[in-house]
Amino acid sequence: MPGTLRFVLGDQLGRGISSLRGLDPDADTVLLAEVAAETEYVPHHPKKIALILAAMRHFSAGLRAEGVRVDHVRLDDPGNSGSFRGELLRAVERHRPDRIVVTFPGEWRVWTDMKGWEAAAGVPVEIRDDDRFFCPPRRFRAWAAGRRQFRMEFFYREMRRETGLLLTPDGEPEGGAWNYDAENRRPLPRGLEPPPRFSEPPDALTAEVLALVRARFPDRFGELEPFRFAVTAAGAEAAFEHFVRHALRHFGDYQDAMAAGQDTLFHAVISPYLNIGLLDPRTVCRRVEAEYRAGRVPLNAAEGFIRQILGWREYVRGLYWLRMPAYAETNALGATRDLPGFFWTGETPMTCLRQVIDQTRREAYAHHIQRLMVTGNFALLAGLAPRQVEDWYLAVYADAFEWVELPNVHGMVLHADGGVMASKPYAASGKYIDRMSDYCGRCRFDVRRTTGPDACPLNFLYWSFLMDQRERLQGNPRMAMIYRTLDRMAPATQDAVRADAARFLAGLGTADPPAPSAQPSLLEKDA
Ligand code: FAD
Ligand code: DLZ
Repeated sequence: MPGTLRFVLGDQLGRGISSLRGLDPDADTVLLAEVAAETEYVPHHPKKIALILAAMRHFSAGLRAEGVRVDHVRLDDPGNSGSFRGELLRAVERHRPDRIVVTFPGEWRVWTDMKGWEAAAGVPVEIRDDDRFFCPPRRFRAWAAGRRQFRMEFFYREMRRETGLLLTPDGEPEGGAWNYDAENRRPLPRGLEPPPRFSEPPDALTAEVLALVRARFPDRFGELEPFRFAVTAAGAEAAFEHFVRHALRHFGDYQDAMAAGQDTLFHAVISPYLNIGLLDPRTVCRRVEAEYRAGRVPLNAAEGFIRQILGWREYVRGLYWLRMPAYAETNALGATRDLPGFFWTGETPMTCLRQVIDQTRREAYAHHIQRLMVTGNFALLAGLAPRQVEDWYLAVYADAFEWVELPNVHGMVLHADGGVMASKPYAASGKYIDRMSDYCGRCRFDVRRTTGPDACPLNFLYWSFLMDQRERLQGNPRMAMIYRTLDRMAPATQDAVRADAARFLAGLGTADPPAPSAQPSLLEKDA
């Protein structure tokens, strides 16, 4: 009896995914396909590939244990066509289904292809909503309609009202304010030790994947091992519980802090799990709210955490589906410089960049402020070409899928969307990094100097960026004060700033191909 072929993509690994609803174990087949095209559209970090393939294999194993018929195509299976479409067509030949069911994908590129699957397969394809999010794209479109400017804060308040998260019985925000952002900016004090990082040892199924990835992607940027990620829903829940128990209470205070040799501080490290379906954003937010209501964590921690997921994560997804594909094409600041080679090697004398790139290479992880204010700020100030920066972020982080990466990089970091995502560029001099981290004390450059051979490059790049972008940014009311400060700068200093920035930028190498992954840790230099 022909049944339904249910195609589950590698970032849809939740048992509740819409494509599996109504599954008939006696008639249906679930298809998962490890395909070369998905491992190669950017040079993904080996840990990211291993996480996704291992999670796919564990997901298949879980379904089989339930008695579901699973057709799992492995990356090295003979005959693997290497693409979603190719594997779907081969599976249609094998199973002769009377219909195909899939869940809406996470990336425009896949969506464009998916629209042609029905015609190619000659079988009806039902594309179901991806309802793992609080705000469906059509709901975001309704929110955005008629607004001249989109701001996360207003969207977030509506989401709070709709979900009831952190509201009083009268529908007011807990504590009287919607947002405790100002209480999320403390640098790490001496003596406060972050908890050890959660780690799940690889089992036999994961070890097989690690061997495959090691053999197949030997030259990618990034270290495959130690591999610490959880690869099942149960493992991801354990990782989240570890965060709730050991880190959440400090999450609010030190959300923006950075410290040398501290990769995760009080962050949750759950974005890969949320993004591939091992964790559910609703469960996670409710759990954190319950910790606050039980008096175990302060409001700035619970609100700060929930804002990231209910606010930022939903907001960037809404923008992505509202504005694609044109969104990716804009370049509002006219940035064209090639990505410097050190993004792939970490070999730069700037300690902040070296720390973050090294950590990224080891763990496929950096927390938000590292991505925004270190690598991101540098990319903005140096005028790096948006597409090259985006491809780097999409490749190197285990949580990177275009729906979430692109608005963060193109909009929040590079301001390439001209202000759709955020009202002003997050440009900053070295002072910001000095305030929020201990990186500058370990750097060969002097963060107190603006010009000269020892000056922190972020200082002269910052002022030179403001000079170069004056026509585009000066009219922005949120930039008025900084332009007044620039105008008070002595002409000779302005000239020196320009000269130092030009010299520095001319000395940046261009992007080399991804470097071999087996390099000694660059952090040894910073110890
Ligand atoms: P925590 O700091 O513990 O925060 C909890 C959760 O909030 C995260 O797991 C994440 O799901 C969500 N979150 C926080 N900030 C954002 C945000 N700005 N956008 C969306 N979700 C957010 N996040 C990704 O999931 N994938 C990406 O590819 C990605 N690329 C980014 C690129 C840049 C330049 C910047 C500035 C941010 C990017 N982010 C991305 C957002 C954020 O940096 C990561 O979600 C976060 O660092 C993940 O670590 P965590 O789980 O420890 O997060
Ligand atoms: C990122 C990724 C990788 C590396 N490999 C696979 C794969 O082999 N099979 C698969 O189904 N998905 C993979 N993915 C995730 C997809 O790229 C993701 O599902 C699409 O980008 C849609 O968001």
